[in-house]
Amino acid sequence: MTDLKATKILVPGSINPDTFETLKATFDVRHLPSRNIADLPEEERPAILGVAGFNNVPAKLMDALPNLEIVANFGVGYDGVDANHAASKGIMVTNTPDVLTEEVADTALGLTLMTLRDLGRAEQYLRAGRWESDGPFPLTQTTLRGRTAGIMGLGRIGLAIATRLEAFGVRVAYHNRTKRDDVAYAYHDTLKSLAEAVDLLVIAAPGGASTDKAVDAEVLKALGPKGVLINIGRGTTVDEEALIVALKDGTIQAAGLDVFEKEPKVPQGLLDAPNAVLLPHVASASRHTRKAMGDLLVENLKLWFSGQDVVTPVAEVTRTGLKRRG
Ligand code: NAP
Ligand code: 8YV
Repeated sequence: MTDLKATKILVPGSINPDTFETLKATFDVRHLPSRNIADLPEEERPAILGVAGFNNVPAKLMDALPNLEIVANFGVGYDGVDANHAASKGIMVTNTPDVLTEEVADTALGLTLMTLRDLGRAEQYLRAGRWESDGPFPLTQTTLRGRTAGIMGLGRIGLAIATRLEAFGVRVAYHNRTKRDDVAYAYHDTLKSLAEAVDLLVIAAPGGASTDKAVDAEVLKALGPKGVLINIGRGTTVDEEALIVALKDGTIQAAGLDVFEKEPKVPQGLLDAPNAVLLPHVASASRHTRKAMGDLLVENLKLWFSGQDVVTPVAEVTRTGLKRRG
């Protein structure tokens, strides 16, 4: 039986504070605040057996750790973890699906309503005393009423968004690479066809090469002048330059974004857009849900180092039939 307290886990960059405390109480943690593997002295590297981090574990970091066995990602999205490289080296990769699904879907609906009903600006109006001085807040030009939503990425989170939208009386269609046989929503085999058919396009797909800048000028044109874009997936899925132009020239009506291409940097063109609602990647960011994510991350590490099957391996390592430790 492995002595977990003697098992060295590298934490590159920052991680949720509750999770960091649990990790430190369970393992021998080496924090690397800079995230730069060059800052970890050569002589310390062979002792590192696991990495716990938030979506930033490139091949270079794995290659610098000769005895690395497992990368436990804090988050369901792991586009920043080179999982194929890990699988090729026999390194396990885990993520944190399911435990955040409902929270992220809740936030997606909140962001949708903020965007369509201008709720952020309405609150600022009240706080500035303008209700009393200037009268009622102006009527919004947009509404959820009568809309048809299209979801790109009808997976765990996309489906939780779809069921919420249905409860709000909104029709739902979707685009995945593969049609699902367990839902009755209208399927579109291309994103452009989905965008043409709806006036509320919600992105809940993963980042990475297959979705890179998928929401481009052509898709935005297909969404049209009454169209609204909501992105809760990854910033890289949207061509931000094209979006800035589309918001400015009326190609689409509005956008609500929780994620950006180069976080935490947000392009000035989006900050300047009055018809964009911008959130700082907060979809899963309640203490409740972040704790559940952290607990799952720690559980995966504990199971791995006890020689048992991890709970949530990512698809790339599952496919390789990576052997469990022990
Ligand atoms: P999931 O269950 O794996 O669902 C992903 C869905 O996207 C699947 O239905 C998949 O279907 C579809 N998809 C994948 N690649 C696609 C492509 N190239 N084109 C069209 N559809 C594609 O994952 P999840 O748990 O719902 O999470 C989804 C993503 O949400 C995460 O990967 C993460 O990036 C993001 N997320 C963001 C936040 C936030 O804080 N904003 C929080 C959690 C998650 P096919 O394989 O059939 O294409
Ligand atoms: C992040 C997310 O994990 O799960 C994901 O894919 O994007 C979020 O839940 C979170 O932002 C980590 O800090």
